[in-house]
This record gives sequence, C-alpha cells and structure tokens, in this order.
Amino acid sequence: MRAFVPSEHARHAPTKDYSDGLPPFDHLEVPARVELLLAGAREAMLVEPVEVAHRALDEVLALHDRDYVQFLLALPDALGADAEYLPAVFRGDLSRAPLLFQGGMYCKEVGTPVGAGSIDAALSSAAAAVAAAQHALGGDDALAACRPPGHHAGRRRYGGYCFFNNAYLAARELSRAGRRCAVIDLDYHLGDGSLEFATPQAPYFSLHADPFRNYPYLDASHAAVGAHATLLTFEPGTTGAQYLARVDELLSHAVDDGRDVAVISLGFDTLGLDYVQDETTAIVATDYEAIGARVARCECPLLFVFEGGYDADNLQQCSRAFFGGFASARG
Ligand code: Q9C
Ligand code: ZN
Repeated sequence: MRAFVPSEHARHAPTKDYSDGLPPFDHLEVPARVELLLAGAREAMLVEPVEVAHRALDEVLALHDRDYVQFLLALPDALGADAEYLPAVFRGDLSRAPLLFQGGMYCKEVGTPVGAGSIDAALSSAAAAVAAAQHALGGDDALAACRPPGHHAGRRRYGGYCFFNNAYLAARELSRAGRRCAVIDLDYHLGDGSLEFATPQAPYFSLHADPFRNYPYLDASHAAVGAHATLLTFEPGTTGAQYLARVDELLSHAVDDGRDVAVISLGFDTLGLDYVQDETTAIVATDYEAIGARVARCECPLLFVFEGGYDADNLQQCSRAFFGGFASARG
C-alpha cells in the first residue's frame, strides 16, 4: 500500500495540553506518532512511502473559510521560534481585536497550541490527504499518514489537535472526480468538524464515545444532526468484541448504498490504555486485527487518513494488528 507522509509534520510539536482544566500535561499529539503508525504498518504489509513536500493551500481554501485560513497563515509570523499560542478570550466575533486575540473566535478549547511551524505542518498534512485521494482515484487503497490530525477541524474552527479537515479534503478530491464517497470515522471521538462537511455526495458515518461526556463535549444544540450523517455511540467499558459488532453495523450502513470509495478516519485512541479517553474502553491492541479484517471486507477502494491514537507504547502494535488483519483479509 502506498503511504503518503507529510514532510513538514514534525515542525508541529506542541509541548503542553491544558484541556483537562488542570495544570497542563505533556502533549499527546507528538511527531513520533507518524513513525509508530508506519512502523506498525510496515511489519504487517508492503508499504511504499511517498513523502509529500508541498502545502495544499488551494485545496484548504476551497474547503475552509478564507478569513479562518488567513488568520492561521498570519499567526506564525507573530510568534517567536519556541512560542506556543493559545487564545485568551473566546467569543463569536473578534475580528476587530489584535491578531493574538482573534484565535478565540476560531477555537474554543485549550488543547491545541500553535507554534511557528504548526500551520506549515498542517498544510503538509492536508497535502498528504489530497495526494492519497488522487492515488485512490486509480482504484488502489492508500494510507495518508496525516499529522496533525483533522476530523475536529470545521469550516472556520480549529481545535482537538486539528487545523484542516484532512478526511474531507480527500473526500472533496474524490467527489470532484465524480466518485460516490463515504467518510467513515473510527477514531474514539466524534469528528465534529467532519460532521459540518457531510453532504449527500460524501456522507459521514462515525462510531465514537458519547460526545456529550467526552471531547468534543457537545451541547444540546448539536442534537439536531443533518440527514447526511450516521452517528453511533459505544458504551464505556466496550470490549473488542462489542466494538467490532458496532463497526460491523456502521460499515453495513456506510457501504450498503453502493459507494465507489471510502475515506476511513483511522484513530487508535479507542485503545483502552489511551490517556485521551474520559470514559475508558476495554479494547486491547490485538483487537485491531479483527477490526482491520472487517474493514477489508468493504468492496470499494479505501483511503485511510490517520487521526488520533496517543499511547506511544502501543501505537505501533495497534497499527501492526490493524493492517495485519486488513492485509490478510484483503488478499
Ligand atoms: N482528557 C483527536 O483524537 N482533549 N483529538 C481531551 C481529555 C482533546 C483529540 C482531554 C482531545 C482531542 C484527533
Ligand atoms: Zn480522537
């Protein structure tokens, strides 16, 4: 399988995460995650890595609002080499405030610091997703080893460690080429950003921890969900077997109505040991083998876009199990 790797991803290396509302903890979304994902995949199947060196600025501008992208592009110049930016005031409109306050209209949480290289990294992550989509148009499966992740990024919102919506950047390429595409999200979290982009041409299907009790901590106004999304919640303490049964349910919904290609938002933060979870699962690394095998039974070409997965001690093993199960079932 070809693996598209963003060349600039390591220039985003956040150090502290304030998102527990306590003194900060060491940031989980670290550069080594890409290497661990790829090392696991390489142990499981033949991987042809392709380094993606460009920035997908045109594509990002086609998906996200212009003022939002312009803010993120301007921000690094206002930061010192080692600075980490977090907004200080959170309001709907801060367009007349100084640049360093404007982030508070695009981000409503304190887990996603921006450093001098973060936006180049995010544009490079986006480019890996776009390049993988172009490859998948030829009918082959592909892996976009995206970092930073994307599924919490909305049209004019960053957060949850995400800046640009890599999965829907890929879906947009596939839709533009006339493909009927499904976006299937297997990350622990609901992709609230992806949900904004769901359309009849590229509907969204997600299985996640209760999004009211876990990040993104939805409020009741989110209860009304558009018709182009299928959202399944798993219970706290879910085992590998129980999770697999829900994946089966999700995939039968997603691929039933004849899809040409599926974008899989792939997160390994469903692993029970992952620190990011508020309500822990009972999923262990070897469970991903059967999950990968079930995903392989989708008949259309698959484009994997990396999202979460933060247990550095087990990420490689999760990836190896998933792609091992996938590769043997895919034949
Ligand atoms: N202790 C992705 O997986 N912080 N983003 C939660 C809970 C935010 C995760 C803290 C988690 C965002 C792509
Ligand atoms: Zn996640």
